[in-house]
Amino acid sequence: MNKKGFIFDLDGVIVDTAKYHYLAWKKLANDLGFEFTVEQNEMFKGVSRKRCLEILLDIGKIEATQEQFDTWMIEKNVDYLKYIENMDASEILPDVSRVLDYLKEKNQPIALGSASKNAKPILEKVGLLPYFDTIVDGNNVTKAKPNPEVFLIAAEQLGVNSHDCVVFEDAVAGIQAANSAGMISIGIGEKTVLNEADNVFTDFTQMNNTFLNELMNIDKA
Ligand code: B16
Ligand code: MG
Repeated sequence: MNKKGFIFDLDGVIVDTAKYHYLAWKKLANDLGFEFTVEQNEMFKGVSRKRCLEILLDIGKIEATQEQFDTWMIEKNVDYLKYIENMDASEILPDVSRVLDYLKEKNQPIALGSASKNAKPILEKVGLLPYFDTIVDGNNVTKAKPNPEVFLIAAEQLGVNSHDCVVFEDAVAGIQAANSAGMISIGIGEKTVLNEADNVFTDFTQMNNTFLNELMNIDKA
């Protein structure tokens, strides 16, 4: 069996932290005197913290000084950390553990490729950290998705050619990043939204071992 590099996004793929990001951004918006809806939160998926705040301030039509901007970034994160403080294994999305177990059983290299600067503590809290051979997150990249940097670094750290990597992603920007890295892109979510992906599954319960075996043998190059 071939060795592939399997790269997982975090938020929306392994755990649903989007709901906590939403609550923290909503609190900041409300403190600043405007509303922030669940629908608007969709734009924040896979997007860096800094870019999220820029979009939020656009929504609220607020002009910030650099000092205010930095303060609000910190405030949002302090609030978000309170939500993730109590996370445990019950928050792992359905069948993620089964897929990770199967890939480990087949000795496949596994990486995390996330925009979040809080990725490591979250993986620790839900007990999945030992599965990952390397973690590439918001602390290691300079260019946000759809730039492929995060996935290219992950491939390099796994010691696997980028054409031999498979990416699991829930965000359009993440699928675009995987595609421009020359990797196999697997969307987790809705087909209509993630139509640029090579394959799309609503969640990991829909992905059987036969498909995982196929991924291990596909040549994208
Ligand atoms: P943090 P992913 C992303 O995670 C989230 O989808 C996005 O909403 C968030 O703004 C970003 O991480 C940064 O997160 O504030 O914790 O550094 O989907 O790339 O795993
Ligand atoms: Mg995501």
